[in-house]
Amino acid sequence: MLDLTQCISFSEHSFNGSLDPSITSRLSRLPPSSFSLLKASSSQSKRLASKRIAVCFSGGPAPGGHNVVLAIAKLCGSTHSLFGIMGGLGGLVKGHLKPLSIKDCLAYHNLGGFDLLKTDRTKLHQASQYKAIKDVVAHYQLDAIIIIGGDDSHTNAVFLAQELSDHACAIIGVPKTIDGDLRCPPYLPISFGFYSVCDLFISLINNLICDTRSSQKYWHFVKLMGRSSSHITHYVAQHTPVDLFFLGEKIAHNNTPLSAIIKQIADTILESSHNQKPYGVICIPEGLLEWVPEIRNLIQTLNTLRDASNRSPDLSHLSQSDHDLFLQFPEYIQHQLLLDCDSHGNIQLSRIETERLLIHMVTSYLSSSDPSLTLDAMPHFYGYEGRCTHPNAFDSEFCTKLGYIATSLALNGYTGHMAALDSITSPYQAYGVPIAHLLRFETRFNHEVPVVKKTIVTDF
Ligand code: FBP
Repeated sequence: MLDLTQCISFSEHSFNGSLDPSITSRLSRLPPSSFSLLKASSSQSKRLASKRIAVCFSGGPAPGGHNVVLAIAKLCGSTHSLFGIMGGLGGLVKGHLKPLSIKDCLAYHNLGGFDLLKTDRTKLHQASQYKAIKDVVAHYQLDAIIIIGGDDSHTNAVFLAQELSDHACAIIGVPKTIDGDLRCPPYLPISFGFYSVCDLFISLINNLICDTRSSQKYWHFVKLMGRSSSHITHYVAQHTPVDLFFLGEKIAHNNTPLSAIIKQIADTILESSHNQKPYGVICIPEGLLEWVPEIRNLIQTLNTLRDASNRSPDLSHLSQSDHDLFLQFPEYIQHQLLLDCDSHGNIQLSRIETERLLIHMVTSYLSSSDPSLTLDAMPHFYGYEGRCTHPNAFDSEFCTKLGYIATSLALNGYTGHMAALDSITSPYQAYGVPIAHLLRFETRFNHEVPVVKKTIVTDF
């Protein structure tokens, strides 16, 4: 059995799956091993030369991140030097590094959040950013940087790996995100953080259901975080007796318009009332609106109308039908649809109050069919409080192991890989997944760019 607490060695294998030649050409300065799947082969007994490693969080917090850092610190021990990068990749650009000891990390063991090192969402794409990072790498004589992040952070990681390949500084990623959209089965069934957040949301939803059953009132509309993919809503709905839930991917697959969603909710509420149950819980994914066909088109058009500095689009360029649709929304939704994208070009779904919009539309629908009908509804958004919950037993163990694997990859000098583990229970297998193979072209800020592909829900 692999002893992950010791530095392990890896063997190189070809990765299953084709790579777009234009992606390969954009990563031509990466060493050939960066395109290979690395499979852990044994614990290494040979003593490795002392190395200098830095670690940062990147993107939104996810439960278990502190355990990853503690494991890195433990495997570095007194042989290697570890630095914490403060404030994500933005902190790396600014050179905000500090020595990190096991003792520093122990205080955060099994605690949620990313407060040990903080985090940010800096997108690396400018020559000046790469130049600044190269100076930091030279100043601290870094041999490797471990980036704990999601899909966009892994896009950053693989391009940074290429930039630093001449500087003998390796870049390794650790798959983090509550969204559950960064996976690479069979090597990595899930990112860390997903199950802890789901556990918390399941518990909160069950409490809400219990309240409705006790007080016999209210329809609760709960939006669950998870960005574009509906993994969290799917998992939570499978494990709670909610009255109704929607999956964005299914809506897109069936080409379901918003009017049909409103009708389905209204029908559920009416039927439940007829059955003497004037209350219930309805779950929707954070990214619902992005999947509704007509709104998806509108969002895409709005994005193409943004100027180069990502500012609000000029609405006079909207088609008549898009304009009419836009004006149908209450002002707060109009405003939220026009918010700037994040630095990676993602629209800020967490800030669109879809739960409030649905209540508004269902209320209008019900009263237009029968003016005596009223809807006692409450909007909820479970998100930020969830992603900073403590890791559950799975994530606690998973993160510790991922931290060890990432450190072994870094100490071995591999670059452009994501630490991966197929299971936390023995017999498990550890891997380094070549990030280049996860890239696909997507439109961001009106340009086709290679980004790590998000895994969406397909089993509905
Ligand atoms: P990442 O793990 O991809 O960084 O995102 C996690 C997340 O919580 C998403 O579920 C959510 O849409 C987004 O971050 C919110 O972003 P922000 O922290 O910028 O408000």
